[in-house]
Amino acid sequence: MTAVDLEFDQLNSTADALRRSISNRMMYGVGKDAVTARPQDWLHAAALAVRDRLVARWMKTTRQQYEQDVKRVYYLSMEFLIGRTFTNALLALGIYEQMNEALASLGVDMGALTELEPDAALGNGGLGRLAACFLDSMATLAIPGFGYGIRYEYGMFRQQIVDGEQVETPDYWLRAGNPWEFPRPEVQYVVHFGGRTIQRDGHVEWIETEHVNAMAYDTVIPGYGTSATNTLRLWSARATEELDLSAFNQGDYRRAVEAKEHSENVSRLLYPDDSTPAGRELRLRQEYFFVSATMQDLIRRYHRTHSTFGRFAEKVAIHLNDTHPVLAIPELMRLLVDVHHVPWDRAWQMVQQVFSYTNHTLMPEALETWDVDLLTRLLPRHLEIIFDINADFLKQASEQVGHDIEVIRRVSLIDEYGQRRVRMAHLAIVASQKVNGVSKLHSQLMEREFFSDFARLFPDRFTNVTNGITPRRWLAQASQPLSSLIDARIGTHWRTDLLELTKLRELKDDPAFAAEFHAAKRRNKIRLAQRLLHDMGCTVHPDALFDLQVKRIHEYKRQLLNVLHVIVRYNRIRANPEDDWVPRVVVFAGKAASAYKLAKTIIRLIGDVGEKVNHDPLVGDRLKVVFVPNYGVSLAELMIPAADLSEQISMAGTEASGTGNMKLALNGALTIGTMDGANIEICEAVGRENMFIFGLMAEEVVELRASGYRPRRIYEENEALRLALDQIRGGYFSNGNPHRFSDIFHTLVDWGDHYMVLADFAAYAQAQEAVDARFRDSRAWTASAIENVAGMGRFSSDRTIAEYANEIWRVKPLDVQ
Ligand code: B1H
Repeated sequence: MTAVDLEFDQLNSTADALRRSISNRMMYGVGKDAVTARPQDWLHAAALAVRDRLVARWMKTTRQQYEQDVKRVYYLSMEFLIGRTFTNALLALGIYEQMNEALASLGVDMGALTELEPDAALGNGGLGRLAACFLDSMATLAIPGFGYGIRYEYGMFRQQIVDGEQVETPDYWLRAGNPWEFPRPEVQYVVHFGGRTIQRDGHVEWIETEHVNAMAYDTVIPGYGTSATNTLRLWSARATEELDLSAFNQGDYRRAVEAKEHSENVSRLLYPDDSTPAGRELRLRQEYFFVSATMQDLIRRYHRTHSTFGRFAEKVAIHLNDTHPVLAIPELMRLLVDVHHVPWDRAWQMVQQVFSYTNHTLMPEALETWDVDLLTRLLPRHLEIIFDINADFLKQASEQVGHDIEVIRRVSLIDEYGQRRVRMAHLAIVASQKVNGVSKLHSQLMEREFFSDFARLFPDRFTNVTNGITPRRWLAQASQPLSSLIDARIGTHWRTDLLELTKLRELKDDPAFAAEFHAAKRRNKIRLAQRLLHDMGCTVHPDALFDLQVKRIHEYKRQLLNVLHVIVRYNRIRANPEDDWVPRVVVFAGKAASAYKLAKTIIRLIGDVGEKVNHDPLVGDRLKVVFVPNYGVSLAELMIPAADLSEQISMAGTEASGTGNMKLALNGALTIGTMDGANIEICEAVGRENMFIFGLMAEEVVELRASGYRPRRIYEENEALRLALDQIRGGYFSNGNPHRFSDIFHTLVDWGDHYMVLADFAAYAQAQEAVDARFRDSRAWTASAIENVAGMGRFSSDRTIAEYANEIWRVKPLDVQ
């Protein structure tokens, strides 16, 4: 920043200047005065005052990007799980205290205001939140990055629990307006669907299509401790003709409006199907809609400073967040070849230089494929392009491997078994210069097992970039008590250099520090306890062990393993109430995909077990079981800092990375977990003695399955486990209703227990014993908790983004003057 900019910034940062801005924005932005303003209006006015301060930086960053003719990264994702923006922006700008003071001087309580802001919940879970952490880190590192996605009108559904069951209600997050976004009606592109292709003058034309406009909405992404910012550009569908005039003129007003509604449906809602197949036509439309607009937009931006495509690959990197945006590949080919008349081979060479792809799951059912017939109908030109890419690729592959028809069949972009389908992951791999997994184990499984044919064909293409999380939101913002303690001991620099946390290691046996650490955690636990009491009428003791499993409900994540252990513990407490029990609060939170029946039954089971346990006078504070509804980013910020124990208990080989595991360990929770995903690397970083590792390793899972896994044998031989399963089946937790949970029983005992819950049960129960023993020794527990925080430096998303920037995108930070 120049001296003048700096001074301007500082003048604007005083409480006084903020108070004036808020009053101004109340009057001219919201159109009210202090007398008539509701809390919502204050939030809006304050947000606009903050936004004004961001915009100055934003303009400057954009200008410098043009001046320095930088290479830009386009991060394409169907999901951006941002959460709230207000506090995050205040911290990034360094005006949190000043804003607090300004609002107080206007008679407004900032704490209450922040709670009014709705989450921008444009994502399902880890994949979407990862994209949000990446935006934060790209801006903070001044990497010229653009997030591109869809401006869903309805984000992730709100979850309510009614009579024990999950009920979904729409999340109309834009109800009160969105002060953070800038509509860009001048930035619109036409997106086509349907029609057919013809040859004319040696080029292919795509004709007789229906179309919809994509209109841009921009949000500023502030960097922390830098004036650099980035842009999140989300597309919203607009009918190309406001109304179907012919229908309107014929007096059919309803039909005229319907056509408009229909085309605008494409950006209406987020599919709530985390790692489960959606497979619907509207989803395919969404995927194409946003990548088409994005490819048109980035070509236009490139052409502003370059007249030919000669330097395209030097100036553009396009990243595919999983396969959901893979249609960007044939779309860019189409635009280059059909519209800009670049020769096919040259275009393909450029495509292979600009794309990179991250795989986030290896679960076979979650790997996207699209029916060839559907593509024929919706995107006929893209299907032709995919067939042409495939023909070239298979020719090259058979030259390399000889005519091994089995290999060719396996790697083909088209799955020919049964209904022909396009394998989106194969297309992504063939077109990308780099393909990465999200943890060491996951990348290894990708290379050696799932995509080993491709790894042989393209040995330099596969790599690993372990996920990370932004320490700004997940420690500085979420846990004020812990972060100010850390500030007092090692300074504030850890926010942008998380490896600084290693300095805490020396303090782990410092009694004063340990006591303060314990007190900080306790404050976070009280904050959560108060919320549980207020929202759910549920009383928990803050000195109990807070044991959290917070994530999407999925069989592979094995919430059932946790519940089974809770039931076994409950039975033991009832049998020996006088024993010296470590009091525990077992907290669950997470949404189930709306069509995932068993996941919904698991929620019901957790609730029913809670009902029984929490009302049993023999149990009291020894055990509480709580299901907290509507888990999302803001709830995570409240819950994660309050955790003592972090449950990361997926079957080894199924959780690609996990990022909740990182957030919890960074907040001083000890992990009980399997050797899966990033747990393995967390274990390396914080020390195995500071975790509770149990269960089968990924290879052992494979071996056990191959040698014939018999869950019923385990059921028969483990008495405590059998009792728990029989109680579930017999209606012990469901008022004698034996049907409610029979699917759960059979899934585990009779239908193969695909995720090996029973196989890992004994080891899990034993690890839980070790948890209790450590917790009894409060000093030892706190020392381990401190070791966890100290070891988590490498899991900053700043490290992750630096790796992507250097090894995959090959972009340099902007020179921020
Ligand atoms: C992850 C998904 C996902 N992997 C399909 N795959 C979706 C798949 O709506 N859909 O169709 C949505 C999401 N999400 C998660 O990504 C992994 O399970 C986590 O282990 C990982 O930490 C996270 C980020 O890499």
